[in-house]
Amino acid sequence: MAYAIPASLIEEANAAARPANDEDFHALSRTLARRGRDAEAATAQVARFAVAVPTWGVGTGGTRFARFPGPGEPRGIFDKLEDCATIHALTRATPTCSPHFPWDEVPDLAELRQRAEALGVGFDAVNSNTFQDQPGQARSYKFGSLSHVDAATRAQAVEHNLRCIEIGRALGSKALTVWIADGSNFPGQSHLGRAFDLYLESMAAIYAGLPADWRVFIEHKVHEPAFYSTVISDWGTSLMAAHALGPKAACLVDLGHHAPNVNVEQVVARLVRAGRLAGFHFNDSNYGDDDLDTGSANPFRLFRVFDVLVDAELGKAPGFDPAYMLDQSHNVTDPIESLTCSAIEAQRAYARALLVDREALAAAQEADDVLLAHRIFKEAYETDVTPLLAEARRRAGGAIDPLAVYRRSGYRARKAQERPDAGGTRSGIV
Ligand code: PSV
Ligand code: MN
Repeated sequence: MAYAIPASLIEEANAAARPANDEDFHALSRTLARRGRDAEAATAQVARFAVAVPTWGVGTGGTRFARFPGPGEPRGIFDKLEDCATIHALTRATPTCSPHFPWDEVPDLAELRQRAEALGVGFDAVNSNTFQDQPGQARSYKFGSLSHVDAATRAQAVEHNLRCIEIGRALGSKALTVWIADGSNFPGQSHLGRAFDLYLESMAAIYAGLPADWRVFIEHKVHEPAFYSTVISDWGTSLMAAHALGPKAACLVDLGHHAPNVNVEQVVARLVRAGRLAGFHFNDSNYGDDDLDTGSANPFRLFRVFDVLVDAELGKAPGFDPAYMLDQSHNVTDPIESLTCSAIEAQRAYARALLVDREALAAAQEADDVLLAHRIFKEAYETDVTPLLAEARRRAGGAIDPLAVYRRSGYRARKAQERPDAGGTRSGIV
């Protein structure tokens, strides 16, 4: 029987941690009441917040130079599901995982679904992979996939995406996320306009294969691995594609996929206005990729993104039904610990955004009172919502201090015994 953190361990730890957290929660409730904010309402909203865990995230990622895997890493999708379930048991914020194919390919999809159900994990968007060649694959993606100049290579990439839809149907997913590594590294290498036309043609074939209640998420990325041009480089290109494809297509924003200094919250605001925000991949980025843990380097930026998301949620923006996922690569930490903390950081930014006094903010904006508007905004960000997050977790059956419980459980050491290293590569982005 594979080890799982027993509920009794969480309960015992919570019993010890509860008196202090109760005190802090009540103090916070009083502070918020003075500001006309309702801690109970915010706690209930935080408890409903959910963010998916990517199956590849529970393995150690790599830089372009090396990979330093830790003990007890998942050996395949079934192990990954166990780790995803562990993060959810501790945080109660990650009820679904987002699989990647062919990384998570198994011969029996019914078994995969059953194992996930038994672990209490659902499936979020299915991710296709045409950015790597697979053993035995007829055509190479070295020079592109959906926008490749060769029709047979494009057809192969389309087929793979259609297969991902089939897999997703078997798993109970409702969306396909398409991120392509297509682009060019040398000026002149590629016809920039034609590459986009070919992409649209391929995507139209994928779109035609979507079930009626499915959506397709278009994920843009300005850089890497095509460092001169990427075909789906930015939100403008992504929105053009969504419009060309139809109402089931929407634009997915990954925080790390922008040029440095891009105002990501404004990108989100524009896509909300267009009714085409598919969702968000949370991480943090310093120089320009998604390799840092959510909220670790720039929590204020994360808050600014959540402010726009909450504004859309509270304002019931038409078509607003975002899929949230953590998408980060772990090189020097235990991936379960990083993902646990990141789920909480996403909740923290969400809770703070819920505390923005939007009426007062709107009044200050209308009055051109710049500094008051900024202070109202900042006041919510500066609020320490830690006890509120812990209380939301406790009420949902999670841990007041998830990291402490995880470490006390010895989960990783147990997995190191259960999952002996068989050599070869393991999960994680390499
Ligand atoms: C690409 O950088 C990305 O953000 C996409 O979501 C991929 O599917 C994922 O990372 C894994 O490579
Ligand atoms: Mn992503």
